[in-house]
Amino acid sequence: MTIKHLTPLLAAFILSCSSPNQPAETSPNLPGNEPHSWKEAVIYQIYPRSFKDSDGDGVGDLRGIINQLDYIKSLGITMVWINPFYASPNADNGYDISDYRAIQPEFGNMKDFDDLLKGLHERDIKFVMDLVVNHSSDEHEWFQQSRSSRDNPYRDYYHWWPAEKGKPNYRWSFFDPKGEAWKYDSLTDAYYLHYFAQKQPDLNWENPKVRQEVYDIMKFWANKGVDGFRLDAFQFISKDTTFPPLPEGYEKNVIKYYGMGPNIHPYIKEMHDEVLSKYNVFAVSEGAGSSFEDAHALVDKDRDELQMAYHFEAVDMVRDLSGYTLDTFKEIHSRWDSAFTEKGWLSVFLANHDKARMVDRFGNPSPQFRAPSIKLLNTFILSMRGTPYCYYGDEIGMTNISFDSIEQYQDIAAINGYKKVVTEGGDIEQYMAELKFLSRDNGRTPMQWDASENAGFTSGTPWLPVNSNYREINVANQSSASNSCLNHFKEMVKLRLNTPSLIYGAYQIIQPNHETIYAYTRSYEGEEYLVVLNFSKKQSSIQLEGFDLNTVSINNYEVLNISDKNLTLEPYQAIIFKTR
Ligand code: TEU
Repeated sequence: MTIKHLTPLLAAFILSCSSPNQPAETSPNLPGNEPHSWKEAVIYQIYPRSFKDSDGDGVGDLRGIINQLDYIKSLGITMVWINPFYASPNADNGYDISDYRAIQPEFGNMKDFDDLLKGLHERDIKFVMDLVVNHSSDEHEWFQQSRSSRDNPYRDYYHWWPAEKGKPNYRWSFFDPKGEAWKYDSLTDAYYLHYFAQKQPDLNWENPKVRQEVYDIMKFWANKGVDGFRLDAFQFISKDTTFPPLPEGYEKNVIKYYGMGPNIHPYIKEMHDEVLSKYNVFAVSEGAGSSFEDAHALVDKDRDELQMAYHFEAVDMVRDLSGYTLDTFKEIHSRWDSAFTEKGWLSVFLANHDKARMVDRFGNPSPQFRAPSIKLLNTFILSMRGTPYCYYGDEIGMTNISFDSIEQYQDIAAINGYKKVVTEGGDIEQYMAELKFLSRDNGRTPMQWDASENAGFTSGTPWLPVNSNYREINVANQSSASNSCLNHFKEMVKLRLNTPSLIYGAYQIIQPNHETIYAYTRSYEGEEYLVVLNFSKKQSSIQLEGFDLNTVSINNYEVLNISDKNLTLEPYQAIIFKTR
């Protein structure tokens, strides 16, 4: 079976998923990581279209974020990453950039950006810029020039394949309605490459001028004072530009054939020398390659390349309607941790703008269990080793919107995926059911601020509907309720930031085969914390011989049921004990 024949959702998973399959190492869990401010950060991710609209056009904007800075500060987080707000024709909600030095008018202007950065810095919050340089928009001046003639000076800014050489070898595209990454352009009788949408042509990193343009863009924003860069789709920048036929079985290690090309490290080193080493900024790569070796090669300190990466294996374990098993959840998180005990640093997250809501995927969104399960998931993210990334709305337990008809979707991935299934005569019912559960739009609905119309997000018509549960699930309600998801989140952030063991401590799983409970310790400099999480909707017990259970650091329930070292947890109960 080739990727061509898979449903778009499954294929996207396979392409993106790096699944190193080495067994967990047995080396001692030594922290081995010297302290650093970005390791001690808690990052809050804001999807700007959906956070807060200040001018009534139904689209969130920078001014809206500025107006909520005190809320953001109140969460206790220390860094903010905002998805792209550069000028963009919006084929992929801002991930198709037409001017890297301008602000999308819907989002505001450069003065708004400067004010936002100042407001964050005044509150001691650092800012991470999303940098999308695997591709640009086809409306970027570079591409306009590039496609105009074969001898244009910008021709080699992109990957072109002259038609007289025949059809280029097949490459899969994330968002193409036919699933093809080569698009024929009659103007110059050639094909251009787009791993993502047709309106997102891939930049040619082999061209030193392209790389210089990227470094100049980075310097522009670093000079403005940004504190870090999130490098979008970064594992794809270096490709084998001879574009050979894909070998049999390539699906098992697609990143190897689609990205992590031969020059990725020289290019990152160059970026490090030109930009990263000259400013007080850090860089996180979206994607960590297809093996632990790849990931280490990106982030090990002595290589002087990037500071952090994030892998997709954990978020991608939910890839169809069957969900996930706790066994797999434990195994994946433990395996990745064990590979980074002594060197390197990763990110921890369960949600972002490319995923449906965390509580639907990993918790339990039913009214009875939504609150405890979201608190449990936040306890997990904020007690693992690696820098936690918390997605807007997850602090209040926002849930999937679950659309029924394709007309309700806004996301290019959903819409073009639908076209592909229809063209291929695939199972549309199955596709719609998967979308309802997994689509990116689920995770992009407007922030639920209060019980007023449109959840206080906009005075206009929201670009994507507000979830109908906003009268119950919103910031205003939860601010005043001491046992709310929001207050639990704040408490958990505080605990994380004040507890070096939870940041740097060695991770050790306890009773890995327990069917419903995920328990682990984090220990550092003579201290030890025990995290016990009941991932089930039933009460569950665990025998915790040898642990001092007298000091509770956080508990998402009021009850604590211990008898003779036997701890019984309520559904989705999550407790952290200070055991040493
Ligand atoms: O995503 C790139 C990417 O690799 C993801 O689609 C990934 O495969 C997936 O999340 C794995 O689960 C980035 C942005 O995050 C996404 O929003 C953009 O659409 C895409 O790049 C194109 O710029």
